[in-house]
Amino acid sequence: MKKCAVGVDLGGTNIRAVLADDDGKMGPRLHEETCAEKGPEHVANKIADLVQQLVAQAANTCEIVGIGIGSPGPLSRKRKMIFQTPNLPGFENYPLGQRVEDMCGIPVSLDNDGNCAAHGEHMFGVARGVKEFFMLTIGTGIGGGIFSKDKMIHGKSDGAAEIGHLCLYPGGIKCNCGRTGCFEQYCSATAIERRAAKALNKKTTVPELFWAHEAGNQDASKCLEEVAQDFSIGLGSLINLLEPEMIVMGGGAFSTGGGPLIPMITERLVGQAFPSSLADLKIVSGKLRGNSGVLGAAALAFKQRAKLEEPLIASQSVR
Ligand code: BMX
Ligand code: ZN
Repeated sequence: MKKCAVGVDLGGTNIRAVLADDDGKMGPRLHEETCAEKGPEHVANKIADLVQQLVAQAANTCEIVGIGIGSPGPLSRKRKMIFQTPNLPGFENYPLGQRVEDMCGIPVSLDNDGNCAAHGEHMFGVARGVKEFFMLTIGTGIGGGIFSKDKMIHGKSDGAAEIGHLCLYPGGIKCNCGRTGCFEQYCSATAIERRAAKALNKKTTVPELFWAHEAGNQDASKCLEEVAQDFSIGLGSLINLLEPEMIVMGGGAFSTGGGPLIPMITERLVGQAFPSSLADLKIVSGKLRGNSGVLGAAALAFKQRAKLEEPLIASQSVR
């Protein structure tokens, strides 16, 4: 029987879940409002419910190898526990992965949502075969995932790649993390919309800002230039640190490809990183669009299953 995994993307607003095979081919997809204000147990129940609906739909067509969950916030993969996440109240040291595992009776792998998105693009998307890259998800916040030597960098306790919290402006805008001047306060979709509303004197979505710029609105262009300048400061620091072959831009703000932003950022990077590091650097939008997180989470579940089977396969081949 075909093998499938359930990939879940937990966001501040929505929970998305898909059934996918190990080639990244997606079956049924479901989503629900997170209603984070109702607390962690409510959210865990909702995830379990979505998983169970997908499992029921898959009955007799595929074997479920596991569940992968991508969640915001610093977390422990081993303990399947979220340490903290300001967008989801009450998630302090909450064992989300274990709770869902107990309710569904299926093994759960938990990782940061930005890491899952990068994993998805590496397995099935634009970063396939790329050994040195990082990804940014531009949404409510800025999520990140970093690959070096073809492996994801997790840091000593899974807290690496919190790219949204690089400091762009010490003493600048207050961030939900408690510090000031963080990258995501200037360049997340939320921040771009806030800047656009100020520039255009009306509520403006990120695609609307792109369209206004393309239609020749000078206020929109000035606003985008300032956003691109801030992106170039953040990305320039990361390029100087990591010297990647590729930077993948994803998340809500890039769901339609990122419009004029990538060329504007590329132009401004010239002053921010060494020419030798910028030579041949590809800055691209993600190929999986809104699905990088769920597909990366499903791929994690497959990876975990393969790890569990390793000793079994080894002992069988000895015999
Ligand atoms: C925040 C941080 C990251 C997360 C990123 C994107 C918290 C709560 N979250 O920077 O862990 O990856 O947001 O999250 O500390 P999203 O909500 O934009 O998807
Ligand atoms: Zn911050």
